[in-house]
Amino acid sequence: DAVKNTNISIIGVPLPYGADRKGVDLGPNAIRGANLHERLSSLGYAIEDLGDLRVHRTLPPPPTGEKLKYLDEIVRVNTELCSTVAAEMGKGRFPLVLGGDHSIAIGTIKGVLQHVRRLGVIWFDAHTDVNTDQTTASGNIHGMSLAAVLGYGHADLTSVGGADAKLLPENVVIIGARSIDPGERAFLKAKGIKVFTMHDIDRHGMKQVMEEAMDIVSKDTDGVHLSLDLDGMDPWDAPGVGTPVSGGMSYRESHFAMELLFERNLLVSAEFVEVNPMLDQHNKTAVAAVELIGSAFGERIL
Ligand code: 6HN
Ligand code: MN
Ligand code: MN
Ligand code: MN
Repeated sequence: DAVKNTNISIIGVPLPYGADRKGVDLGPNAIRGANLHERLSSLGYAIEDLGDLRVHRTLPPPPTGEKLKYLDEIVRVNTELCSTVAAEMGKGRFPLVLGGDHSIAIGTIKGVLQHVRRLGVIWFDAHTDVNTDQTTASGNIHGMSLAAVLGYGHADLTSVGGADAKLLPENVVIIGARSIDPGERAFLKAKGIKVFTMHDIDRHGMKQVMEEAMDIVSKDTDGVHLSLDLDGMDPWDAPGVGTPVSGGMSYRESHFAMELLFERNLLVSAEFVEVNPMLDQHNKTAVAAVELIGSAFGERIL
């Protein structure tokens, strides 16, 4: 069994361009403002907050119909994120990345892969983020990040941190999906990626879903990354997201999932993304993020 890593490096990535929606750039500070440091410190962790990566404040809008909106800036920031994550892991620290939109999973995961080649990933999301420039309807790169780390999509995205470091489809599970595009459905089938949809959670309950999910991602791997998109939760509990989809995981279901994850002690890295304070109510979504982080790091009710 892995030894629990008590040294956490927080990395903020105020990138909004993958979602092409104002406000997600404010996510990292909203999460900090919801007492992230205090929460983790009280659990006994030693925190180092590296602050935020530098992101361009304004960029000219992309041409209509662009299939990879803001590609260059997204690649630049993800490349920097990749090296930052790899450097922190090189010091034996646990990278906790705060988004920003979900395109930052590219940099985070590519950085983690430099240390954990056989990596498992739990992708908690209403969506499955396996579009490519060939299948996307929106041109938003946050809908392409999982495909990119599996090695599919535009070469500039798949080659962040080196094209040969990639995730294996059998080591990925998606949990909470309820909005899947036609091209994504075909991709998931073709690659054999295990998706636990909301239907599966309704049918079997979160306990069984998480146990199966953790069995899959821990089989023949040396560590697990959690990529948690707050829109996986029901919009009632997490309204501050750019692409809300009703019928999501409840407050308790998502907390319970994090508690189960902590019990198995599989995580080597994590990211919490898509918090959009401009669409939120009283910072509810950032507070939910911090509560999920607390549970994932060992907080218990009693
Ligand atoms: N996310 N499938 C849609 C798209 O535009 O490709 C939505 C993507 C949402 C991405 O939530 O991280
Ligand atoms: Mn996502
Ligand atoms: Mn999503
Ligand atoms: Mn495996």
